[in-house]
Amino acid sequence: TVTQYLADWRPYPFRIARTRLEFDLAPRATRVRSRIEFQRIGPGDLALDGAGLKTLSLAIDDQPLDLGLLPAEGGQLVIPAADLPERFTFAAEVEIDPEANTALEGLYLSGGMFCTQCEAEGFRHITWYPDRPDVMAPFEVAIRSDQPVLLSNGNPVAAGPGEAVWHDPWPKPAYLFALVAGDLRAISDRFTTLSGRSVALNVWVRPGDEPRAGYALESLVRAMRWDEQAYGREYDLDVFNIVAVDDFNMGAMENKGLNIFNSKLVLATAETATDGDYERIEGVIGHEYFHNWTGNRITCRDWFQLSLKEGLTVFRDQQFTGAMRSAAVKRIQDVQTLRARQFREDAGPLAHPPRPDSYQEINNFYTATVYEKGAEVIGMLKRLVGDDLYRKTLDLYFDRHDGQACTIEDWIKVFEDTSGRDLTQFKRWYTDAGTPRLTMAEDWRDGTLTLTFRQETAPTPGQPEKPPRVIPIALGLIGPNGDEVLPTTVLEMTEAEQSFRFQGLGARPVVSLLRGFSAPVTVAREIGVDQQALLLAHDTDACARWQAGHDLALDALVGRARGTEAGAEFGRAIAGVLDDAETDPAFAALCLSLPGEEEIATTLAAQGEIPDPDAIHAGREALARDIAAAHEPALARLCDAMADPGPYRPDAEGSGRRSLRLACLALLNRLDAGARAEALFDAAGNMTERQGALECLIAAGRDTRALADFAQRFGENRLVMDKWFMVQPLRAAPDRAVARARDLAARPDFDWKNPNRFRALIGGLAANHAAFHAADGSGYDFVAEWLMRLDPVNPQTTARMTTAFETMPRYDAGRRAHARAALQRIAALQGLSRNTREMVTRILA
Ligand code: DPP
Ligand code: ZN
Repeated sequence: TVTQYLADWRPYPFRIARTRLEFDLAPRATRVRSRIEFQRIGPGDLALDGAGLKTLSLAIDDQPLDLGLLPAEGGQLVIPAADLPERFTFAAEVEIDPEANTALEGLYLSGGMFCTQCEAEGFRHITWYPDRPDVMAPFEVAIRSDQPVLLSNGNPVAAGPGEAVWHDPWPKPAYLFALVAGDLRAISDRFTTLSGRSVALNVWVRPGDEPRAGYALESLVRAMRWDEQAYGREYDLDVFNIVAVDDFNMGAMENKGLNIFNSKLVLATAETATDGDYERIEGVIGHEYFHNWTGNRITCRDWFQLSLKEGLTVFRDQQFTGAMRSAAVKRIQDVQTLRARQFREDAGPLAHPPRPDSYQEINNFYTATVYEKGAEVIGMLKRLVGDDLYRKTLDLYFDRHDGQACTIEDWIKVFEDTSGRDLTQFKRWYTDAGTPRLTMAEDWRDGTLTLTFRQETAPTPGQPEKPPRVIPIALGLIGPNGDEVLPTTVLEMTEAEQSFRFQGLGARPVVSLLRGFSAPVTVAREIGVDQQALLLAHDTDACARWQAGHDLALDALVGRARGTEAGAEFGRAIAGVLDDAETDPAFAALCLSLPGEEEIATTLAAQGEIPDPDAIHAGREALARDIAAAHEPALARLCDAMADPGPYRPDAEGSGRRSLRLACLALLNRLDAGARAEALFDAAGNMTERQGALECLIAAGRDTRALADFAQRFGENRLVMDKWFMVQPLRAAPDRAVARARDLAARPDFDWKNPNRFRALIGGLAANHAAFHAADGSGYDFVAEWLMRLDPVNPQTTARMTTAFETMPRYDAGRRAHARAALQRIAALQGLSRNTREMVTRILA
């Protein structure tokens, strides 16, 4: 296995003036003819990437090349510099087999439809090409096929029966190439850009799915308008196409002018999609659209720079969702996701910086760190320079780098140039792994509050030393009567230890710390429960307010996991939340949803303890029951008051009310053994309520009738049945979940080669903390068995799912031994993919 190093990057010695491709599509034998016009710009041989190609001919300026040049298996085709003129056309004809392509990289079939996925290195499965992001070219693509709809990037040039030609004038790297051919129907709209250009918008789906594509199309229009308003970015082609496909390794892909989406991120109706699905559809439609500027017009020089486009584009989609919905709720959700996924990654054997400096398989680096932490780093830059300068900096970035393949250094430089700051130390956020732990000590005397902060980052694989970083600490001060005595102020911490003084205070205030979650750090501070309750009641910053309640809940849950009766203070605080719930239902729902078992385990581990999954589960159930018993009337009243008043709308207000209703229901469920849930399941007018009720019924062990009813209603709908496959292993009682998952896996409709279905069932079990970490190893064994089965079929999805094991080092010796044995069985598999091998090796290290 070859490790790639950032330090080894060298410029490509050729420029491509034009890339022409011709496809004769056939499921088992597609012919691809390429003509690539190269021009030398530096010294070196011509190296072309190819994988799994049956090469029929190669030529330089129409002079055939000896096929003996072809590499033995895989690898690069190298044509010596001496054999090449300054300018030449390289031509190849290859044959590929889309039907055999179960890995879903390159050109493949999904339900009879041809489609592609080329990021990161899929194009080499289509033809010989410099498959690296810094080689950009305009593309002309001709497609011949009997499929009725033939699409590629750019603008349509010609279309006749059985043939279409597309031209993409914007130079792009091969990873943004896309082709689709199938029996598709569009729902369409038009958009007029800032400067008055008219753009045709299409969302392409299978016949019959048209009524489910409307929300995606509306989201696209909102995204286009928002990017013009917020960033001054205008769309640049005559058409924008989105295609929904059922078999897809990721969420969606930003191919120039032809985005390809996992159908679960396109198709939605009130009956089939939850509020969360709608929000994700809007967010991902935005994300892929925003890539047109941050990713496509300005792309990455190499894959080590992946966060350059992903961190920035996640940041932009988060802003977009915040603007379309509730900015405060969105921020809290993002903080929760970051903690659950990225902090977890940063604390384990897979920790890596947002800009890694080596990898074996780049597909293993599409991670929470590159994406979500990458976005947090940009949030910090914005906070440090301020909103106005942020906008000016982005203008400069677009201006200076349009059409280029860039690096993190280029990105940092635009901030340095507009702000005059030296960001050398700040850059550590990109190059250093690990989550800093921020400790705050308080000293109060004579009206002066002195805050002393210390920062510390634990070693991560390959990075023993962690010099201090720049940490923007946003804080405010709340007086004892609940009034804010200091509005949000941003402190810039740059040293390992640093003090800040606040003078002239009348009475000792409570610090509202890390407002807006101003830096991706963990916080340790001495704070009493009364102070936490004061912040929960009075903090003006929604994030810090929610955090105060969340900390109270976590303290109680950690106490319960240790076998104490903790939770009285949290119970009292809940009374205030319930009283106030109707003023902001979405916020109240966030406060009423108890932190999950995984987070409790993380918290215990951070305090140096070995988490016991069974005790964590039992303790959390007990606390939920106590809270429900103490507040039953208020919870029941709210649950009814939040019933949908009118037609279903997937907006912030409607989804906020439903989330509060379901949060109350989940607590009451512990008292009534599913009685309320059953009533809601039967009366549900939308999938949000139906799925919420079903999850309660499964947790209560009262699900037989509901599951049968659900399957009967939605048996024909793959996306809805994915939910059915997911919620059972996820919500079942831990001692029954593995057996249940095994039963489900034996069903004929467990179509495990479909990534959505596989993730639903296997991922559902892996997300049931106490079941996956069962003391007898049965959870690990089940997941490992299926990973071994999937690896030869689909290495990418297999490798991603090995992350279920990344927390293994924090558990007891018995569990660790079971997990290691399961991973070693995977490692010993004959012909294990490079993808999975890299992941398993890192986890076992
Ligand atoms: N580039 C895609 C995305 O994150 C993933 N392949 O949008
Ligand atoms: Zn992206």
